[in-house]
Amino acid sequence: MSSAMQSDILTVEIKNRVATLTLNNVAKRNALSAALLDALITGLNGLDTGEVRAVILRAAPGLSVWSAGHDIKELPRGHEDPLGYSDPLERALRAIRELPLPVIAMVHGSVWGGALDLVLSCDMIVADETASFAITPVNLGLPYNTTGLLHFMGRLPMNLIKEMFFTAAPLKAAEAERWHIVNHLVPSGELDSFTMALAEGMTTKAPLAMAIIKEQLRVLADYQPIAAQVFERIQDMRRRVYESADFQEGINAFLEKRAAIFTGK
Ligand code: YXS
Repeated sequence: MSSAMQSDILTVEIKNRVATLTLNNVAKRNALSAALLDALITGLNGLDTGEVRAVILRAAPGLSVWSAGHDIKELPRGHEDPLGYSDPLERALRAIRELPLPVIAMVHGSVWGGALDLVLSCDMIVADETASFAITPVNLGLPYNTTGLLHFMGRLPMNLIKEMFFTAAPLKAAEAERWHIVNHLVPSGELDSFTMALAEGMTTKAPLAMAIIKEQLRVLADYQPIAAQVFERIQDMRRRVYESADFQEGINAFLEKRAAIFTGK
């Protein structure tokens, strides 16, 4: 049984109770624009019909970039939290985390910035040797958000988190396997078949039990008590960063295709 929803930047194909969502904005390296993220959220929310039992999120075949991360051209410019609760990327992360179906990120190519938060928000990650993973707010002067940092803290050791955030350097596939970022690292020629087999193996399991176990794990992992005063202090510190000249410089440098020169102001 196969059906497909075609939009120019995201496709949804359903086969053997597995829905494959493909990021397809090749020209913009699957930069996570509001349009692409809204299509992703719509695609995900359309799956909870009982016909689908597992989801694969992938990039179009053959791309060397899985996703170039948040669309920099759409980042709010100062005086507004660049990763606020209603940002399309944050809405997409919640859609994946709250979907009552297992979601596998199938990664061929490089993953940048907020796309790493997206991949880590999936329930499992299967990658091939071309995969790399980078988190890049220090390239822009952007103060990553607290929810996002908690996502990383729930998955990765602190020393790795700090190295990735402070260097913005891509972590290569073998390293990602060594740090257990990916569930499986498979040869690129086997990536599609391995991932589909993993997904299909879950389609015969009890969907109600799977959905409630996923939701329990989400609620328990996300339960991070934080004093209101601490949160407000963090938000105040973040505001000073996203209102800084450095943040403007980071975005301008990307748009002008030049290296940023940060002054600490
Ligand atoms: O010049 P045109 O119009 O053809 O467009 C170019 C790029 O401007 C565009 N593009 C992007 N547009 C908006 N946001 C992006 N993140 C983005 N990335 C790329 O796509 C067209 C082709 O790009 P080009 O020529 O650079 O392709 P390439 O194959 O030579 O290089 C691919 C990349 C991914 C290595 C390169 O595009 C790149 O370094 N992109 C930026 C990656 C990045 O820093 N992403 C982080 C975004 S900010 C984010 O996710 C978070 C908020 S945070 O900062 O916290 O991490």
